Amino acid sequence: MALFEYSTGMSAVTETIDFAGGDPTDIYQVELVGGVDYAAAVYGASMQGGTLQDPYLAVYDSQGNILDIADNSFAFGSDPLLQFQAPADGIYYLEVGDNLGSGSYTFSIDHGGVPTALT
Ligand SMILES: [Ca+2]
Ligand SMILES: [Ca+2]
Repeated sequence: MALFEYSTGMSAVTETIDFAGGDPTDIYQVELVGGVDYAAAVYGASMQGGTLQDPYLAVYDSQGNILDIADNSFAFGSDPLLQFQAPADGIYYLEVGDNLGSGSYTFSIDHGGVPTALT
């Protein structure tokens, strides 16, 4: 597990998941504003942002309580698109994993809309 700190202005980050290498999920720390709608996405094989076959994306609050999870989406196929509203100002964690195995992906979070799909 790797911990990344998302910073404002970072539109996307490319990372890998490696089950054999002890890196089965990646966690991203984000500071969000309460009441704001956020959209986060993982671009794997379906969206041609990496090689992950079936990624998922979950959001947790600072206490580790899961708030929402996305796996597949109508727009993104096997890649998750997670749209959620932060209940309060604070630190949240976004977890990227995959149901099928290792590979690469691009992770993006934006607010107020759907992230632009990679081509
Ligand atoms: Ca990783
Ligand atoms: Ca999926």
